[in-house]
Amino acid sequence: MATDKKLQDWVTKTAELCQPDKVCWCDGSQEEYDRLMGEMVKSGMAVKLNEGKRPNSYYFRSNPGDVARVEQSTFICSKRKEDAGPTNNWCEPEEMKAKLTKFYTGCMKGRTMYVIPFSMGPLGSKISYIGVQITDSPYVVCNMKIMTRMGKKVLDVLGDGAFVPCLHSVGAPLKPGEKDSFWPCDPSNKFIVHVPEERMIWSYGSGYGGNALLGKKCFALRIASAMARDEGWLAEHMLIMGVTNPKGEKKYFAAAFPSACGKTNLAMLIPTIPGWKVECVGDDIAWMKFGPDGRLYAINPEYGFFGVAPGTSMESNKNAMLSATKNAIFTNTGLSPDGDVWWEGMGGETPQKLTSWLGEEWTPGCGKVASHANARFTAPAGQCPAIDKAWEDPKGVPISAFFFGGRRGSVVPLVIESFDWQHGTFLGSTASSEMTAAAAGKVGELRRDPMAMLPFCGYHMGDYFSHWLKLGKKADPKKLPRIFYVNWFRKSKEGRFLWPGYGENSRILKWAFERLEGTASAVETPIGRLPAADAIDVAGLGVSKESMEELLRVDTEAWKAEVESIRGHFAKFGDRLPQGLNEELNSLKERLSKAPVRA
Ligand code: TSX
Ligand code: MN
Repeated sequence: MATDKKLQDWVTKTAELCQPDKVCWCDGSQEEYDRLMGEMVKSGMAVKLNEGKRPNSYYFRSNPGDVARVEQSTFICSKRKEDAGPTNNWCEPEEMKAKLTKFYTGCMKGRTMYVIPFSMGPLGSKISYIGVQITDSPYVVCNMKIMTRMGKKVLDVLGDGAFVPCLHSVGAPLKPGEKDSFWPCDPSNKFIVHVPEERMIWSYGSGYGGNALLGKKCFALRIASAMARDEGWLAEHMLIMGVTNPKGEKKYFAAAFPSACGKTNLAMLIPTIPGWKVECVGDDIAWMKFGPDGRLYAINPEYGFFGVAPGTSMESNKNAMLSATKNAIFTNTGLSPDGDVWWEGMGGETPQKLTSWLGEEWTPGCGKVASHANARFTAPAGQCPAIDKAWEDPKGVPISAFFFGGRRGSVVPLVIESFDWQHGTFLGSTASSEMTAAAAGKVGELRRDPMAMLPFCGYHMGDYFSHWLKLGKKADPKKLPRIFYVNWFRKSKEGRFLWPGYGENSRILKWAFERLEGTASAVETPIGRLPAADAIDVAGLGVSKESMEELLRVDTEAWKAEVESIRGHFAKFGDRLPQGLNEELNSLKERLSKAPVRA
């Protein structure tokens, strides 16, 4: 069926290894999607939701041992250990291949092996790349149809060109006549393996999200980051948004945040300030290359949203809620008796009875959650009411500013503008969040997640920082995106959030927009440029002058301690930490030492 011999050979070889009952080349059609969903409903893996409430949508429960990404089982198999760096698990590639070959042998017995050609990015864009995923999970096929452009049209574009081979198995072969599980997987033998130098991915044992939809974290971030380093572009864990001012002038921003900062909410934000508009190009990943005009152009390599459901409501993210009203997949939410989904923090009336993500009866106050904290919706990006007109433009959209950020109750002000590219890279490299309840680690403990890329960089993080600095040196500084750092989460002494966040964050976007235009004022501080006292539009906001002062206060003593914390963070990267970042840290310390001591 496929014309390309390399692809045909790989599929043949993989079928010989995995020994499926059948091989199915996915064409990406609606008929194919409907057929697979129909088969999964029949087998008990899927529940068709109420057609009148949520048309063409399906519900899945995972095995309780397969609910999230598994960082302990994620490997970067570069030839040399030192090239994976201190923040990745490493194994020698041939050793890992030999080990996994044993697991893959016969692993698809009793199942169908699906071949999914997919494009990350608009078909034919110079910024896009093609992958082919082999999987034995029909759930993965259906999710890949929403999350990527996939099927026959991709093979037509591929021709005999290069593709990233992505092998996936849930690792649950069936004996003749054996009844399948509702969520086949191998919870005690999960491997998420990347061979960056060969541009290939091997995933085994998990059917969930980032472990199984290999176009997303595995390809578009881990493998693509290594490609981007080699080829001089950027593959980042960033949302992309278009911001339009009341005069109709538009700029595109990209932003990276660690988990639990509300990145998807920001990507689809509804501004509270009159006349301003935000449109969404993407909510998770940005691929960026320099255009002929010397500016950086971004595409969203994805085709859908794979968002965390709990906490998503008409109040926190109306556009996400509306994106998932039809043609959607829900995994590990609660299921209502009338055939719809429900999750904690959804707003509206709480149902009196549900079936929980564990398949148990759930009632309000029963002491358990109805949805898993990492329950997800999969929804077509094109269904987002705020989707940007240029979201599928093969040229990409020109990026005017980057935003980094994190979740900090103290020390870090609401917004900082960097002095220049190197200083902005420094700010991004220090990105940090205080842990919230759900995540691993002690509550309140500070975690550094540079550029939100720590779990997603396919090579040494020190080299990644160098790549950022090199890119900045090569480019025309006037054409590079300006870099900002934001913190929506600063608290008062009493522990109250000082900033209302959500749609009110448009006021910060406005200040940044007007900084780029040269019309908003800033004051120089030791940590960067901050809004001048009256530079943030607070009309109708209802945040007191004292709160605004606290939000923008630079606590010199706290920042001196922060410098030492950053030094400890940087020490982990050893001699691969670029000199430029050390310079920035030392200059920051120097500026702080000269700052007037507060009365
Ligand atoms: O997503 C969030 N954003 C970005 C929105 C565009 N969240 C949720 C974080 C968890 C995913 C936020 N939470 C934001 C925010 O800007 N800010 C906060 C903190 C906060 C929470 C509740 C209130 C205020 C701030 N409530 C009232 O002020 C009434
Ligand atoms: Mn993400």
